Amino acid sequence: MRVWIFSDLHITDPESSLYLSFLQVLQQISNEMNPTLCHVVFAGDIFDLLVGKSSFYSRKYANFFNVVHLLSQRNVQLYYIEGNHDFHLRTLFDQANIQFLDESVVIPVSPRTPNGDVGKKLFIAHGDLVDQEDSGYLRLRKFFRSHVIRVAANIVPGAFVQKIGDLSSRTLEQKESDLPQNWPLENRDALRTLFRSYAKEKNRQGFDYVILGHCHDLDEMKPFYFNMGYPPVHRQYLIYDEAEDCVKRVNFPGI
Ligand SMILES: [Mn+2]
Repeated sequence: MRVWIFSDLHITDPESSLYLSFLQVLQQISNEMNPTLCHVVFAGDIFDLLVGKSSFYSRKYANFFNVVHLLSQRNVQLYYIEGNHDFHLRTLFDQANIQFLDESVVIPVSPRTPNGDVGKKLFIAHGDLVDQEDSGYLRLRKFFRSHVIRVAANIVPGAFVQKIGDLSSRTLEQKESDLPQNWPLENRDALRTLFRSYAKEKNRQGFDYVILGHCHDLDEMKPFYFNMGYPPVHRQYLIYDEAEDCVKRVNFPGI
């Protein structure tokens, strides 16, 4: 059994090499021998903007919806943890059997060890609820996730929402300079400490592996904590492999 985890791709352009590469990985998963042993977790911010049901998105990212549909038909277990850039998605995926989650998912695994099979648990979250002190963000999140916004998002044309999103979007160079790896060290360390403490706490609660994203800090505490980093720059995703009982970083194939 294997679990593929993707987050924070922040796709904006269906022609981008990262998007094409991502589709290629999903396509490969659909060719796996035992699809029912495959779990695919979209752990938030896959797209830089994807909110509500809209034919604009269905057309723009048609290849993604098609491959997700294919995975679903092959009985791959699919999960979508909504992020802060992609939410109110249920109606957008009405063709596929996919489990939507508001915050996190727990996946039980049973790796074979010298002493026999042991039950372990993967905890996967987008990570935007790690900082519970950020009351401004938490209020905004609650508002965006509300029924009112859900109804509005399904009425307002996607192209219009996209226009508003475009006004506030920045270039990849700007986004790269905003990454924690380019922050003053003490700020980056404060962020890292926050995420690591959260991961340690989850580990104490009995989760053997903790996988987070959102903060774009390419960090890990082996063997149990992994942060996705920022795939537009770091170009990686994660796989938990039951046979090896470990989480691995894998490079997106170059296109
Ligand atoms: Mn995020």
